[in-house]
Amino acid sequence: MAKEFDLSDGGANHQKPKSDDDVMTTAQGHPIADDQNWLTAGPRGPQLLEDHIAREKIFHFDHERIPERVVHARGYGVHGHFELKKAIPQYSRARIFNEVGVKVPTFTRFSTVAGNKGSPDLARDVRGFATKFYTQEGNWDLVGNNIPVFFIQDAIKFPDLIHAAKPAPDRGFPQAQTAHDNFWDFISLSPEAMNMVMWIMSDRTIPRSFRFMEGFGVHTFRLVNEKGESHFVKFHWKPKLGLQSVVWNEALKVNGMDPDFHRRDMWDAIDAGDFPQWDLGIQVFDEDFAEEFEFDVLDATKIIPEEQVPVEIIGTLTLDANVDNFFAETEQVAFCTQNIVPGIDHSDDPLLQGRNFSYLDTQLKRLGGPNFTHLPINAPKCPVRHFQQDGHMAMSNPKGRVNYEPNSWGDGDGKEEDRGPRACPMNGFTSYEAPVTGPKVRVRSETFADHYSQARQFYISQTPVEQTHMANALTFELSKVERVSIRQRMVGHLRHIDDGLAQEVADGLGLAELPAKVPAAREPITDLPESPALSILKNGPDSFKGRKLGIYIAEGGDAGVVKALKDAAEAAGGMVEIVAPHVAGAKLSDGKMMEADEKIDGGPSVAYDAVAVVMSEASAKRYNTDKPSIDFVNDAFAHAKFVAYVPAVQPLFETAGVWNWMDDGFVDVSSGKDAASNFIEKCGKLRFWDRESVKQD
Ligand code: HDE
Repeated sequence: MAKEFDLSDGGANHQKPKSDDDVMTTAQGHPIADDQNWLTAGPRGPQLLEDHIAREKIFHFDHERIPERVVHARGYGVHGHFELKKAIPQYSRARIFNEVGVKVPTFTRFSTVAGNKGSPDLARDVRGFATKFYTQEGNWDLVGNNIPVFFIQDAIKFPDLIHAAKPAPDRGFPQAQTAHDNFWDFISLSPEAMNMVMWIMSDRTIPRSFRFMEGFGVHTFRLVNEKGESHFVKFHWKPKLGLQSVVWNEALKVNGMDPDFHRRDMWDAIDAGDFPQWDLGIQVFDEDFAEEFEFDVLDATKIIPEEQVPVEIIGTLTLDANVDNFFAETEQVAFCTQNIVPGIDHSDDPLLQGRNFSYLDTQLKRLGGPNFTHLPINAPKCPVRHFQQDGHMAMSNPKGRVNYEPNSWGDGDGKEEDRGPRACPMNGFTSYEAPVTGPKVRVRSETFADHYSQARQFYISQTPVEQTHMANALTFELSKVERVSIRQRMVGHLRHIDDGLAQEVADGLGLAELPAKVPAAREPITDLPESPALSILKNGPDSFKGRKLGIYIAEGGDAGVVKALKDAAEAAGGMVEIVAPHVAGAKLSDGKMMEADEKIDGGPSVAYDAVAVVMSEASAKRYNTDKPSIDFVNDAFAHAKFVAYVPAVQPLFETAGVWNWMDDGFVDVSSGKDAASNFIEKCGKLRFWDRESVKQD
């Protein structure tokens, strides 16, 4: 007979409880003596089905997964609070818009749209920006994106859009990307998408971090005041840290280096107490403006330029706590656009109306029943009273005898507490009494027919660097499309937007001639003015706050220079990571060992907003054939980053092919403190864009 021995912890006794509170139990509360060995008939005999401990453990494991969201599957949630700075009783009676200084708890989930739960963070994609406000009048969900327009005008097209964007059904790829035939086929046959196409081909879809993105409610909503008067509103989130994106080649490399780049960034920032903040802005306008405006305010493929209706800042969102449990919070949170509070109302935007149906429906499937509002992350933080009852997993069940209305309990007879809640016409939610007329029709309003004017406005509002990135993105994506007719059709659309852009993409694709314009439903307005608010680079932060400097050190590096760089970056509100050939770190010129945060191949320059290389000449010679070291320098150059260096690094910079190409984006910091401060100040521009026009060897 085989000898019996304890396999559970290598004999180190880690598995023994320290007190009674430590004792492991089954889900039914039975204390467990051993959950590492299945009950068997003899030490080498068959396993017994009677083992309730093993069977419960495996049963629960088998059911751990819930369906991932059909879109926005990959997301990252964080807690925070919203604080109103300016009351707006003239527009809305919502308490959240009237109680200045009150901290309303929030939960925000950022997401990509197309990829599955395990897809990389830096896919070229729209980012979801959904916030649940736990107000005293119930939950308000502002389920927005980081782009203020959408692909389609009517919710009925959503399944087609998403089918086309997701992996092709026969082969199951490509994952988390739009660079394929189905997507561009659908888009090129849906001219209403053209404004959105300009946005997604811009660097907005490759944000550096969730912390550096704007957010938008997208649709026109209504605000309704105490008197029942309504104004239209568009919601904006403005990041306090400013906007920032990466470049495409960098995004590709980041995805390989760290598929969790964005969620890690958020976790690290919050963990370090560096809480990201966004201002909530509103664009408020009335029916008269809606009548005069060049486009239909119910058309979600259009913006209202900020220069036309300024964004008024009314409050601030602060994200200050990471989740305790990813599944319970980030996975189980259920946003519904229909969750609005008295004082906020919907408009007739056909995309919004369709969403109001879809979100509730999808939660039923995903969370398994109608009681998902009982889950702590979804439960309102104000009193909840109604006669809804039972259902799967009912957890907050009312007491008492009455579960219907009208009822007369408590009106003189019967128990008062049995009476239950009553609807309240005074304070309860009332829909804005918008007049509705017209025949039942299945048509798209003619007021939605202009597909190109704002696409052009977006394009001409960008800096030349951003315009080049857009042309490159379109060329890249369409180069992945196998069918030439789709490439041609897309260029045919671009001709309505900007002939120069169309030509650049046609050249990039090697099209023999410029395709004819696709017939337009309505001729575009060609003289819409530029809107500087649409450019990322025109709205840069001019500061290194919240950004990360990567300092690559090796043996003999000047300790004073490393310290000066660290001090300067931290003084500017930035973070610093030390990268070295070994994770243990390197001995610097002062003879002391400096610990590293990353080994060089785990800390490539794409992980940082700016980099520095500080090592002795001997080290630079030692690592000048080391591929990760060469890539560190070469990529920083190629991605237009600011680079601090000491002259001793020449041997490495030479093999990296940058020594003879050093421009004003390179700063010699060997003289110490002042040079380091000067470097960090330069880094406020985030990238040295002039370099992009220079061709390297
Ligand atoms: Fe969504 N969308 N969507 N969407 N959406 C979902 O709901 C849908 C649209 C957005 O972090 C789903 O709970 C339809 C616009 C975000 O949990 C689903 C239409 C905008 C999130 C759904 C749209 C969004 C979702 C999938 C066309 C920006 C993630 C899982 C009318 C304003 C929320 C879920 C989270 C999620 C439907 C279009 C934003 C299926 C039918 C426009 C941020 O209900």
